[in-house]
Amino acid sequence: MTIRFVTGNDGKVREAREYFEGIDTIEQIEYDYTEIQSDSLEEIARHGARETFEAREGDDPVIVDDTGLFVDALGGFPGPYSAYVEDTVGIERFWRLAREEANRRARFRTVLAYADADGTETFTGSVAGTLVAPRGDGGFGYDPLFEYNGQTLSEMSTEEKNAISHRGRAFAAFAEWYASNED
Ligand code: ITT
Repeated sequence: MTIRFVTGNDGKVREAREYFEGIDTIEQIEYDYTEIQSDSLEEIARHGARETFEAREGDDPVIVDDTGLFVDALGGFPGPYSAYVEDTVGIERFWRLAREEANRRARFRTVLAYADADGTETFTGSVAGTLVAPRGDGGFGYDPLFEYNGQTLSEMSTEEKNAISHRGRAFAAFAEWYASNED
């Protein structure tokens, strides 16, 4: 199957290609779907996937991935605003804010929305970790700040990150649902 991944984020596509290697083809497409104002990742992703599937030619299913970093001590901030915070202040300044907190627990959460001619489904994945001073060269976004089991996500290979990450877990939930729906 070819799955159209609606995203401008090459890091997400790299992880999807690694995860679905030999199983499905991941085609990256860009489509400027309406980003509805909502603090629910589910609603944003579901709406984006449906709108893109309806608007674009073709029957290949589409997926949208909406991800946020939720910091316990900051009441879940930046959460659904994670992209805005990365683009405006950047992860170094974000770290300077987070390091003031005694409790550095945080969680990544991904909602993956899948849309095809039969409907729309969402799958979630999350991972809990600790915020640390930036380390590592791999990954993207907030990865250098997020430590899991002694390693930041930036210090892991794509395969290692997929095995434990929010996105990898959402992919796993999706793959399981898909396999049980195939016929
Ligand atoms: P698209 O909407 O085009 O897919 P985006 O980068 O804007 O790309 P999100 O809104 O889902 O996507 O991303 C929210 C923010 O979280 C953004 O700053 C990303 O860089 C960051 N992010 C997403 N997934 C991440 C991951 O696995 N590791 C670290 N940061 C991540």
